[in-house]
Amino acid sequence: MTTQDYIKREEKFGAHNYHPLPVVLDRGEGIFVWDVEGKRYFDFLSAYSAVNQGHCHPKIVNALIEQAKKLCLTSRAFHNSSLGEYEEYITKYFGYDKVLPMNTGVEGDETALKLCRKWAYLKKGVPQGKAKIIVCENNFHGRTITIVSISTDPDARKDYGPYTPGFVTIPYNDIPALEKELQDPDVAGFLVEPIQGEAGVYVPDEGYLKKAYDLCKNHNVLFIADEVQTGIARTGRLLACDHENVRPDILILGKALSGGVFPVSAVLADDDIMLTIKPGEHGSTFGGNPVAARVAMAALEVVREEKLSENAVEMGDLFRRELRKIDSGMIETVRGKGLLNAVVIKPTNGKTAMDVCLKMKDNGLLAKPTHGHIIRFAPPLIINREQLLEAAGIISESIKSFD
Ligand code: IF1
Repeated sequence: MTTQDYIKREEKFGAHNYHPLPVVLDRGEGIFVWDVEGKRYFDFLSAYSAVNQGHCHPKIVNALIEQAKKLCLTSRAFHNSSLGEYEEYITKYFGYDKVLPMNTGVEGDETALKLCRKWAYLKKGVPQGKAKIIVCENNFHGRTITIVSISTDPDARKDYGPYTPGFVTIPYNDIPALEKELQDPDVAGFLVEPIQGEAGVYVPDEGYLKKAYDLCKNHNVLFIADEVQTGIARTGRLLACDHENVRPDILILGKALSGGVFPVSAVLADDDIMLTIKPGEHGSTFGGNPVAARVAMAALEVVREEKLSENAVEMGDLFRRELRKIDSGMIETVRGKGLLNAVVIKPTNGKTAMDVCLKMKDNGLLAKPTHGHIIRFAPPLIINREQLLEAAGIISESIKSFD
């Protein structure tokens, strides 16, 4: 079967809710993936930062296989012999009293919102049905009805109403707007991405997170960080909030928490918040399953053992330096933190960010445009200097071919 055969079959039998680059991947190892015709590519998307530890990391895959042979799923109707060990491991790793395990990122966000509302009614004393949660313009937190209700992206939300009430939207990176909304005593939480990934790797001003956190504290409002994309060493620290020494009241993790092997997400908080949810009040069939527990412990061990945060700092600095050297009118800006970076493309001679991505694909590197004119570059965090320089060469050559 050729690449076109695979693509035609997906088009015929699969829903058309995606528009992928025309490449059919068959195998992955480390920072590389291979297509069905045997061609090798640098993976500069890493499944949207889920594969921070690299494709098919042997330690993580082995944890999956060994546990899968023993026990896969019990549901939470019974205890399992891996869950407690994982709960102790992850809470100590991130420094929280408790964890609530889920599967996908959006479930983590939904869990955080439910937890925040519970806390508002049981602890803060907000009148029933009145709790408000502040969110930011251009956020991306997933795809459920409530989460698209708080989206400002027409593609994500149009025709999915009626929308969930109880949210207030303010501009991102805008402290005065936050301060104004916090005057309302019914505000229970502020949900924020430390760097807005889908918005185009939008890095807020230095000090924004710290100021926002302090304001939340002053108003007895929970600071909720969605680190699904920015967490697990992607930006050069274990959490992007660590750059400003902010410890979120509620922390949401997903994606690379499993090294991309399996859907694993988690919500972390201290007892005062977490214990407001009582037995039977929230859950998931697969959340906290033994395979997820083993996979997540292995994935987090790899982050420490292979010093992925440190490497993300070094390789990220080198990457931005290399990209800023490219002499092309097509490059408007290069921005990012650690190995979460983006290039804003100025369309030239009718060529767009998509054309650049197609050219890079031909030249052996995969990345995806967002919002038409931005290309996100996020390789696995295990990339080394020599590989990074080779990849930067491919990016440079591809962009320059349009000048
Ligand atoms: C898709 C985007 C990225 C996320 C943050 C929660 C979730 C995500 C900060 C939900 C998910 C994914 C979803 C994926 C593509 C990808 C994405 F382009 F759509 F926006 F990364 F930038 N919080 N982001 O980034 O996690 O439920 O998907 O596990 O195709 O929708 P999920």
